[in-house]
Amino acid sequence: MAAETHPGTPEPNHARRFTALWVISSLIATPLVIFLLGPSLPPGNGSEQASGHVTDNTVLLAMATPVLLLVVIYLIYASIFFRQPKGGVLEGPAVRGDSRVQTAWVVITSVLVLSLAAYGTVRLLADNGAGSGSGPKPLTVPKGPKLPVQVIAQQWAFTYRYPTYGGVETTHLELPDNEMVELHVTSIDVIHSFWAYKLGVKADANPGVDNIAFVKPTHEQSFEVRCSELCGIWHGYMFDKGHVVSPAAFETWIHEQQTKFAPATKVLPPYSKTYSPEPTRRAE
Ligand SMILES: [Cu+2]
Repeated sequence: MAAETHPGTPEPNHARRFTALWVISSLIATPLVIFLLGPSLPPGNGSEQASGHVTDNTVLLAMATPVLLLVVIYLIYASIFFRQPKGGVLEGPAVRGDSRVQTAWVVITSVLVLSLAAYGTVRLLADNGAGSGSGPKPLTVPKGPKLPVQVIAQQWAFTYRYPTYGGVETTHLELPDNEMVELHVTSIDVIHSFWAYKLGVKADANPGVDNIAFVKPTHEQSFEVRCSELCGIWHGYMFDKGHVVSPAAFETWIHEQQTKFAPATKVLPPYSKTYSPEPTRRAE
């Protein structure tokens, strides 16, 4: 590198100085990212899946921190120490190929990318799809009892069907706290997407497809449900508030719904993984 040299001043060892700067700032910044920033990362701790996303986001950010610092510190370092002398228009030395730099570059970037790919795969499998739709046949299914809840999207509202409670279809979503829920997301018209951000769930709602996502809420709360796939003129209006309540409160609520919607349940088609599009089945 063409550095500004002063006669009699020996050129400092830039590589060593830069590496020291980078290592020290990485050692300071990475724990700050993990312990200070990590807990406040989205989407919070509304469910086991949401907490899993926070862990994943923290890991990604922690791995990206030294990379970001490498680029930023080098930029600052170079603009301070590798400046052209005033008035001079000099070319830097022609550096062509340095096997150590090239090897380090290939090895480090490969290790980073491949370890992230491995981490992502393991986490997706361990977390049963991590709150995302895994299609009709999820690769992994959580052990233990699960409450099946069908999410039916249509222009421009979601309704929810509880097959283990007589197939009642409700206009709002309530879930019992601390129970594994098996969401069956489908649509009866165009493509929508069921997004319960605080619960860490986002699953495409496609007509004719039974898209399964698992979620286990970890505390009582209210959460927003949104459609996250542009689905027509009232797409932006396709939101609602859902609730996670105690198992006892859920039982009370669902029995109320069964009574309230009994006349509607009678005329609904029987519970099915998917439904034919409108006008065969279109709820009001
Ligand atoms: Cu939409």
